[in-house]
Amino acid sequence: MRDAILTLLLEAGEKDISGEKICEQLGVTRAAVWKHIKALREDGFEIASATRRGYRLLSMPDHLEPALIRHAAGTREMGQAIQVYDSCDSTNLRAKEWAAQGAPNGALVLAETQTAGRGRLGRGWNSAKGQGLFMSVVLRPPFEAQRAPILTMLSAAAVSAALEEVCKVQAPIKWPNDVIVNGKKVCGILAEMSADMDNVQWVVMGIGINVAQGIEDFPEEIRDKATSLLIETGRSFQRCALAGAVMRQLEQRYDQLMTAGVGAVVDYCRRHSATLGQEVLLVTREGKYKARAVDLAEDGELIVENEQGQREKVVSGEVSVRGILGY
Ligand code: BTX
Repeated sequence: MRDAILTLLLEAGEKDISGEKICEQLGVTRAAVWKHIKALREDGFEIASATRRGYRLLSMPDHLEPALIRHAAGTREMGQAIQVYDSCDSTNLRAKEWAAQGAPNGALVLAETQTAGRGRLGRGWNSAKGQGLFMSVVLRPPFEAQRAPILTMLSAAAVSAALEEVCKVQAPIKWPNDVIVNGKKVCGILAEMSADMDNVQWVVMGIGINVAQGIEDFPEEIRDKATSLLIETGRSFQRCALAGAVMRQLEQRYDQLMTAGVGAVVDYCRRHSATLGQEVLLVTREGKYKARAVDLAEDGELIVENEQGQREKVVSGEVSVRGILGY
């Protein structure tokens, strides 16, 4: 009910919506509406009310509210089914559980904080309460497992485009899964998948975006490589608006992938790359070696040139790519 009332207030925008209309649309009593308006106010929503005119939403707190995210996204599927936790171990774990129980394509899990936020290869993800977006989307692409890595790049492209749109910052992609602002990591992406012999059953795409941390909010050992949108722009951003923009970008790019193939994603990542042209350190099972990142292949794999001038393809997931000078 809270969600439905909030949605009506958001849809009314700058106009008043009468208590009577809310009652009619939702089939509830005036007293019930009043009770929810009161609870929303207690949670920091500023709602004007005037006799005979009705209610109007004036301002919102920076809570993770499903109605705000859905409204900001304006999507068909991505970020429409939503679960929010105040605290959980990892949104990827919660989303995997939901996926196994039949969560639809685009289902989204968010948390104000994570007690066991996960990075790749057993690493952790620092999840300062209320200061970042910690979210995981369930995707159900109708294709085989070998094609799944493109979804990580697609998500990185969606985050990069959303940050450029909402925060007006350049947000290039460190192939294949980090988004960088001014040379530091503002977002990391962790994809996990369940597949059978033929097809992907689901992919859980975990996205962590640093929004409102100050530098002292990061543990000392990552201060040289981590940053937040607040640190880089000096501005605060509503996390729900940002989550909505990421969902919108994701849906647009996902639809395009399904109808027209990988071309647009690879092209976006090529044009917004923090990796191409850089000296990189490839960390493989056989050892480490230096190379220069020169291009992305048509399928999104990284093409590097080794010190002997030979070109080769790097498949994401098989190696770790590091810039020589840092992240
Ligand atoms: P990654 O392995 O590329 O990056 C993890 C590394 O990044 C850590 O070892 C640390 O050095 C650094 N790091 C840790 N926390 C942060 C941070 N907040 N900002 C910048 N750098 C950091 C990248 O893994 C994938 C991260 C995905 C996180 C999301 S959050 C929602 C979802 N749930 C979950 O458990 N993980 C994903």
